[in-house]
Amino acid sequence: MLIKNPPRWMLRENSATDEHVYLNRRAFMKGVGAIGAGAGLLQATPSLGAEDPSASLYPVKRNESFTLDRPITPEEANTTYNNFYEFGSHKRIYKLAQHLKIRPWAVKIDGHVAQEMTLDIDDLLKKMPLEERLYRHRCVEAWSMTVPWSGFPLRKLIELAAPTHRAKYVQFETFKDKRMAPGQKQRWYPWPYTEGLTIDEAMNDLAFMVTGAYGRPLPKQMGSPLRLATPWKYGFKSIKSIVRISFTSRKPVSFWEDVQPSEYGFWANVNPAFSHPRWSQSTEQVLGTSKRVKTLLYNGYAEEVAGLYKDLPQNRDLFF
Ligand SMILES: Nc1nc2c(c(=O)[nH]1)N[C@H]1C(S)=C(S)[C@@H](COP(=O)(O)O)O[C@H]1N2
Ligand SMILES: [Mo]
Repeated sequence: MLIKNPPRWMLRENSATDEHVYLNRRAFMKGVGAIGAGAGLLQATPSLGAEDPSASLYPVKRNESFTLDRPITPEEANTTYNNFYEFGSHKRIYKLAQHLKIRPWAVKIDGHVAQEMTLDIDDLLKKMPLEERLYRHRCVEAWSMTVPWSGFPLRKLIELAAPTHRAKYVQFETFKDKRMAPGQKQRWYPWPYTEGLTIDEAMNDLAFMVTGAYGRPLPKQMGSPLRLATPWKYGFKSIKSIVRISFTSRKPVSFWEDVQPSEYGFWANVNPAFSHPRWSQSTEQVLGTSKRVKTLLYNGYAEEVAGLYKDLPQNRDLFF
């Protein structure tokens, strides 16, 4: 894709410097808070993607249309500081998440489609045009990261699914297996984790199905083998380890909306002007650094997505 007027966040590719240049452990430790045996913990990071059967597909070619205004977050920061409530309601789930069994892995496509189907992940990976994109990610908790994701446009999967005219929303569902994922024993959560988008959002060029990161298959703790990235929305919309994609006529109620609708709504578009009920959204802690920066409208992607919402009331609802 050729972009004639690059938006602000899209600088020349050499400004998005390779991760290793920015791998500053002291800054990282400061950024994510004090950890007892810091160095030991970093060394204990499993060798990611080593036994993943899709390993030979990576690295994939970077799509230069998607680049950044800030350095890529060091891989060690992104793989040891995660939200994946299936494995616990804290940030250090990366070891437990290694119990996630990622093969065989099937993705069911159902609802308002010409024909329901079940896709094997390795067949899907072969069918889809894999590319790398540098994306921002802004968690509703006011921290952010930048990641070189590999994957394919969600639009390509929708074209494969061939939804009927009755499909207005896409709903995504994570696996459910409380023996494998002990967080799912916490019965006050409405497992499985679900998320949803309108069809128009899902067809937007930015909506990306993630299958890899940092030039390798996606680490389990980041939502292997298939995860969503909608970088203009708060991070909880980026559902991990997807097993089902349903086309619906009614707006889905997502996991966090079910838990706390006043704090985590359906739209969840990033907007620094609307505070979360319990904290400001005006700035964000940049993971892997000791920096706080200003949060941008639609997380810096307004040019790409603001048009999706032009006919909706521009009130708090759109940003929660
Ligand atoms: N299934 C599932 N998907 C999920 C979550 C989760 O707990 N379970 N957490 C979300 C939240 S709040 C964020 S910020 C991102 C975190 O992605 P990361 O761990 O790769 O940084 O995943 C999102 N996707
Ligand atoms: Mo988040």
